[in-house]
Amino acid sequence: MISRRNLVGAGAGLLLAGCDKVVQVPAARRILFAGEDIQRGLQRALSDRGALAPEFTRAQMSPVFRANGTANPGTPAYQALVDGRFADYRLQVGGLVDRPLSLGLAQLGAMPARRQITRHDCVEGWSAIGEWQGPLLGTILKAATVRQSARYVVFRCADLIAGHAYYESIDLIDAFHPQTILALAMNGAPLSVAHGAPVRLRVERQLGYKQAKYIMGIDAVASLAGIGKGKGGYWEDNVDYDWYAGI
Ligand SMILES: Nc1nc2c(c(=O)[nH]1)N[C@H]1C(S)=C(S)[C@@H](COP(=O)(O)O)O[C@H]1N2
Ligand SMILES: [Mo]
Repeated sequence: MISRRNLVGAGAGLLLAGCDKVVQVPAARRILFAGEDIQRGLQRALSDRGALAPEFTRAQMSPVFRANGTANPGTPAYQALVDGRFADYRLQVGGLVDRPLSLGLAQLGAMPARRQITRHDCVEGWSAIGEWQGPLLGTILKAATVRQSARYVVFRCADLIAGHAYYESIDLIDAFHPQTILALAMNGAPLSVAHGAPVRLRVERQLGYKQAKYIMGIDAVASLAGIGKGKGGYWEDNVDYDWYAGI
């Protein structure tokens, strides 16, 4: 079996390789597959998991990228953040980490950023190509130092749907994937409220409902039990969508 240490090591390798995706992928694979006792089937599965989502050119971008799900959390707390132009926003990073973080937008914006033009696929039957920019989630998790006991990363969002807090979760393979970013900008401008201001996830190998908007907190956890109804996300809990929504 591949150990937690190897996965976190792979994330560190991506960071060392910098933001150039051509460099990142082979480096990630070398580290990820360095273990001698990896079964071939598992190796193939992990290889698939590490593959990059297609990226597109500016000319291929959709003229309209619709907003879906919550278009404005509309809570007093969120509205206060909007009114203050997110000056008081803090992304809380905690759970199974050695160094919990509280990051303002200026700090997030000062981190090395990745820009990617990708296709968003919603299960409701629409797709759109847009450009996203922000720090790698891996950079932030590395700064917080995720503990060996962690297996998932949970995103707590500002909105509620029908009284249920929106949340999502991914495993550490996706968390350290070289295209997994916390987007601060879309199509060259700061995220709009409709698209998840001030911070939303882009986890490009998965479907639209995993792309959590309005992220207020990120927790590293060992288990998804006890969070929401325990299935790893709002849609997973309430509409029975798959937790792993790979594309
Ligand atoms: N917090 C939050 N995140 C969310 C949703 C939501 O309702 N609330 N909807 C999801 C769904 S189903 C999709 S398709 C995308 C839509 O992202 P967009 O509004 O930027 O198009 O956000 C996802 N993330
Ligand atoms: Mo969706």
